[in-house]
This record gives sequence, structure tokens and C-alpha cells, in this order.
Amino acid sequence: MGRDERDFEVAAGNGLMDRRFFLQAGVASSGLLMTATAAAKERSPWMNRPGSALSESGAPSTFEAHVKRVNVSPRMGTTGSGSSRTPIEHLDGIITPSRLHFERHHSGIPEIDPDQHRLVIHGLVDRPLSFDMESLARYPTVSRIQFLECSGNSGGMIAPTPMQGSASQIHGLVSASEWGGVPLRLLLEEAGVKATAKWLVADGADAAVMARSVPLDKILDDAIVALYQNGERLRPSNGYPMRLFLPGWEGNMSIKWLRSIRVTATPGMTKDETSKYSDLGDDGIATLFSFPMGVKSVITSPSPGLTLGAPGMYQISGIAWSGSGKIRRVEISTDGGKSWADAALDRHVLSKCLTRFRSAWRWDGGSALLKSRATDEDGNVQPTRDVVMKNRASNSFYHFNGIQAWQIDREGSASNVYA
Ligand SMILES: Nc1nc2c(c(=O)[nH]1)N[C@H]1C(S)=C(S)[C@@H](COP(=O)(O)O)O[C@H]1N2
Ligand SMILES: [Mo]
Repeated sequence: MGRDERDFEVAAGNGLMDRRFFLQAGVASSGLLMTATAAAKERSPWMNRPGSALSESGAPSTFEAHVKRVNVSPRMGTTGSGSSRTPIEHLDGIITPSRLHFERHHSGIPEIDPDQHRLVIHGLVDRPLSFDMESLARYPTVSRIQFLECSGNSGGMIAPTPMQGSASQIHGLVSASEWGGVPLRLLLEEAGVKATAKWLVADGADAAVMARSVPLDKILDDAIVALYQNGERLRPSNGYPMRLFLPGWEGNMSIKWLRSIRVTATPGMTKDETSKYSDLGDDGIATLFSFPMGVKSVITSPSPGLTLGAPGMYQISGIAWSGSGKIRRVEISTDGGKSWADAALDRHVLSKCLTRFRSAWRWDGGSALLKSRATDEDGNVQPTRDVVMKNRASNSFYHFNGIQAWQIDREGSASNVYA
């Protein structure tokens, strides 16, 4: 028999338990033991005949059909321009299944024949180069598990009154994958970068010809030309057959369907970095180039749509990430920020990756206000909404990383509040 939950320290107000709670087994199981012995003798209907056939490609259980991308909303008058979001409240761990990776396309998904696709490196280089898939795949590859977040993620939090929706509808423009590919540094070394070079302008083979300028320092640090996502070739929606991947930086810079890299002395001032992705202040001045994504976290369970049952022990779980490096700490509050306790971090705490956190919480059936606050290894602390909104123009939209508060009511349902 497990120990009684009363043996554990309550670490903060309103029933939040110490994170060591998870190191003990059997806490939730008392009362389930009697029914278990009886159930072991039963034969369920699906045990009475052989199961279905093998297949060449797997699919999730039909009972999991509700786990799908949300807000799949092409802009009016377009086929595939817009975004879809990862159902973060239905996932656990840190890896987003490729089929559920969020999408953001400025002009739909091109159908690219890899045999005809080329990556060209030109501009301030000694030898302009053109790579086909075969020549690219001969370079040494690296792989890392890292997040990708659209700078418009959580943009709804800027509205003067809290929008109501699920965690994914508000924060689902973030995903994490194992990205595998060729360090772009190696390709640039091959081309020979001239001494005057400071930037490059990358563009994609979609109809939008999305183009972004990237400082060379970032490229030499950790940029890759990604070919693989979670062990398989990239999905068309995520950039097949190749994309730029810039760990920790705003998603729009990770140019999909990567076609050309022009090495330059100055940024290109492309339409995709002047008309969008700048941060407008209340003084009317827009800040260009906010590259790394800020430290951030969100509780995915409980969250709107995942209603609690009877009062008792629950697991609070969520994801935290930072464009600057590793997550060092996540604190949880269930009393609206009056008191905080450290959450337990899952084993995989990786740089520029989602980190899974958990806390045990004894819900007494009353109303509660849940918050999470992440700190990264550089000491950046996730700010409150008030701090994020300070000096912003009312229509500024990008780079919201404020603390999310979920109000739990007596029925156990969660809603978005500003608190
Ligand atoms: N060529 C091209 N690259 C692109 C885009 C695009 O529309 N075209 N969208 C950008 C944006 S805004 C984001 S957030 C990410 C989204 O990547 P994903 O669709 O793989 O999630 O790709 C970026 N790269
Ligand atoms: Mo984006």
C-alpha cells in the first residue's frame, strides 16, 4: 500500500504538494486494488477474435480522433495561407508527433519534387554553389530535439479582455521535434564566405517566396538545413524537402522549402521582416528583429476543456521553453500567485526545447487560480502579462510570453483570466 498523501509536505497554498510527491508510488491507488483482481479474470470482447491486419504506415487509435490540430483556418480567398495549432492539452512529454506539428504558411504548401529542387548559395562568397538532395545528404548531419514557435503564438493574450478557448487555441503555435540535417556552417565554409559578409537572406520555394535575413553569427552557431523531422523526412507542411532551422528563434525565420541563401553585408529588409514581425511600441516606433523567443510556460492540464472530476489529487502538467537555452526552473501557484512551489521537471531538460513539468495538487473542490512561471539558465524569468504589455501599442501582436492564469471554478472547469 502506498503512503497516505497527508505524509507529504504541502509546499504552497491551496493544496499544492512538494515536487518530491512524484518520487513515491501508490499514492493514488488505494481503493483501486479490490476491483483489479476481479478485472484480471475477465475477457474483454476484443480478446475473443484475432485483431486487425498489419499495415505499411501506422495511425492513432480511432478512440483518439479528438486529438487533432485546431483552428485550421485558411485566410479568406486563399487555399492554404494561415495556420493550424498543435493540440498541446492532449499531449504529454516533449515531442510533438509530426502529424500534429503546428503549421503556418503564407501561401500554402508547395508540392516539391525533391529531384528537381536545388539549394543555391550565392552573394558574398568565393564560389557560388548549387546543391541537389543527393549532394547535400553527403555532408555530416546532426540532430537535436528543439522547439519551433511562431512569434504570433499567444497573440490573443494581447486582447483587452481574455479570449476564451483551449490551451491550444491560445498557445498552440509551438511544437517540438527531433530535427536532423546539415549544419549550414559547413555549406558556407564550402562556398567561402567573404570578409565583408555579416548576414544572409534565406528564401523559400513557395509562392510567397518567404524571405528573412539572419545574422551570420547565428548561422555559424547552430543553424541547420533540416532534412529530417522525428526520424523521417520532413513533412511537406513543415518544409519538405529541406528547411532552414534556427533553434530558439522566432519561427518565421526558419524558412521552409529552402531554395536560396544570399550572403550579404546588411539585412535584406524583405517584406517579411518590415511589414511583419516587428514590435510596435506605444510611442509609434517599431522595433525590428526580435530574434530569440522569450522564456515561457503554460499549464496544459488542467486547462480549458479538460474539466476536473471529484475533488482530490490531480497532476498539474505543462510545457516550458526558452529561446536562450535550457529551462532551469518552473514554479507553480494554485492561489493566483500568493504562494509558489517548484514543479518537478521531467528528465529531458534540453537547450531550446520544450521541457515538461509536473506538480501534484490536492484540489479541495473550491475555486483556484493556476499559474506557472518559468526561469531559464540565463536567469530570465517569465514576466507577468502586465509587464509584457507595458509600452506596447494596443495593436502590437508578436512575442507574447506572459504568465498564463487559468481560473478553476467549483465545477472543475478552467477558463482564461487576466490575473
Ligand atoms: N517559405 C516559407 N517559410 C516559412 C513560412 C512560409 O510561409 N513560407 N512560414 C514561417 C512561419 S511564420 C513559421 S511560424 C514557421 C512555421 O513552421 P511550420 O509550419 O513547420 O510549423 O515557418 C516559417 N517559414
Ligand atoms: Mo510564424
